[in-house]
Amino acid sequence: MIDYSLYLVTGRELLPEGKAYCDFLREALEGGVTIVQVREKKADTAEFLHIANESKHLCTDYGVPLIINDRVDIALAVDADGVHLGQTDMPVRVARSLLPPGKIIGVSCNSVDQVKKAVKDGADYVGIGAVWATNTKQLTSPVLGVRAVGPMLSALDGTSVKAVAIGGIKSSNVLRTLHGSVSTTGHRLDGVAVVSEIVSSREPSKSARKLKEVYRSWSNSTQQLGEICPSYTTDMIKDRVADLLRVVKETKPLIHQITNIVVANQSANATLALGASPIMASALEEMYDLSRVLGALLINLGTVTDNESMLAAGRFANDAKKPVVFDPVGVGATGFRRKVAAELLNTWQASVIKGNAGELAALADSEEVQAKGVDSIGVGFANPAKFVRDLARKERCVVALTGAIDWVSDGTTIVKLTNGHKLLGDITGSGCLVGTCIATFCAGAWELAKNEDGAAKLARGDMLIGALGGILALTIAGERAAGRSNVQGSGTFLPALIDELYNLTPEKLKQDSQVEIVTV
Ligand code: 3NM
Ligand code: MG
Repeated sequence: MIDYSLYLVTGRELLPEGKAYCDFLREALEGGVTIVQVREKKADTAEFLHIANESKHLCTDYGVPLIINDRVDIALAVDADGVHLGQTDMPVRVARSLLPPGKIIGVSCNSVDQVKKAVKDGADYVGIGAVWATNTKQLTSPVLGVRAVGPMLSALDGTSVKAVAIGGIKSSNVLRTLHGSVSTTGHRLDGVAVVSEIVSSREPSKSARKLKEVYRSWSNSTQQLGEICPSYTTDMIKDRVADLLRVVKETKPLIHQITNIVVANQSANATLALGASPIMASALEEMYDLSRVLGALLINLGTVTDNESMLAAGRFANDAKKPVVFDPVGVGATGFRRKVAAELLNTWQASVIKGNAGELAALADSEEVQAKGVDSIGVGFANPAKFVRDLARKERCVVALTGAIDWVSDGTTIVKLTNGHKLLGDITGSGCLVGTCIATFCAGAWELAKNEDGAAKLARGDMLIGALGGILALTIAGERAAGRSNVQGSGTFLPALIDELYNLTPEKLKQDSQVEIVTV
């Protein structure tokens, strides 16, 4: 059995000045690299052979397999454990016929079709890339993005072919890479392949150790989304949602919101009404500092002018294991919004994605529901429960579909919520207010869980309960506001809604909640 978990690909040109190759390789092996590929793009045959021989000795000392990039003759000459082949290198079948039995053959793949072909040709593993942008190699295919890896892993279901991701993988994004690269069928990566993060490090053993520690805690974690999840009951949900409101009122978390100009004021008021503290900040320079102190981050796509800040804020929040709530307002409306949303979701891991039917359909590339601007049109999904569950599995987060009925899933549990009032649809930005409330409740969930070991998670806390709490708070406040005798229309409804959020208690929330767990 080969351990692919930390796959080092060499690149001598990236060594820090004064660092000898053999010292670097020894230190990397010392740091826990589990397999090594010697990649020499410029060396002559004699030099390649020399480097391969040196590598072979070191790898043998550490009991680590050695793979040679491209050159079957070099692999044979040094009795390496295998070869790695690009799409334009020697075909797998030819390499197989030249190598002794039992040698490893790996293939670089950039699409589902290439993965299928590699399987058919008898490859032992595939290198899926490039998942992130990289300067190490001149790429001939577009950067895949983390979200494209899952479908490629699905193509390996039922085979024994292993998979590693490659391209731009760093200690800062390795957890995001691993978490995001799981297929809807639950197929995970077997490892990550890195060049520069280890090769250009002054302390390669430290860099390797750091990467390996993230991999280890991730692969050991049992609470993987869509895999082993806590089983909920409706009473448990109601109790936990009430607990979160209590925690929010006690801890007053800071809710950082990058949102749109239409709803900024009422969102900040809703945050305050729930007992939390809003900050509506969007300058790139302040994103890092905020990530250290915030309780949750809300990214609302309503007016897209701050994409760089949105990218940075989410990345920093992931790094700090804080909840990230994404509200892809009007994502189907323009090609630009689609592009920005894809870029955001490829850069950071959302904890919750919330949207109306039109928005979530656009995000899922579904034709089933159409949108007009920021509004959804038509009757919605034929099977909303299945839709939210599948999208949650695909995006690896909690998905909340809002409308007259709200549907929420973490990829395993599916919850149907029926609170609400027609007047919520008559004011602008009630959907955005739901986003704000979700972020606030997720901050409560984070507060409850912040001392737990969250090494393998991108956000600490129960984000399903956070999403449910946010929706319930707003829809229940909406029902209560609409029932007030002085509310005559949408104008008087809005301040009444803020009042009801302000007066909402854990007890009221629990008492009014209409929660149903459904199956598909
Ligand atoms: N192959 P770094 S990307 C060698 O996409 C290689 O197949 C890739 O280097 C592919 O870890 C890549 O420094 C370079 O980004 C990866
Ligand atoms: Mg090649």
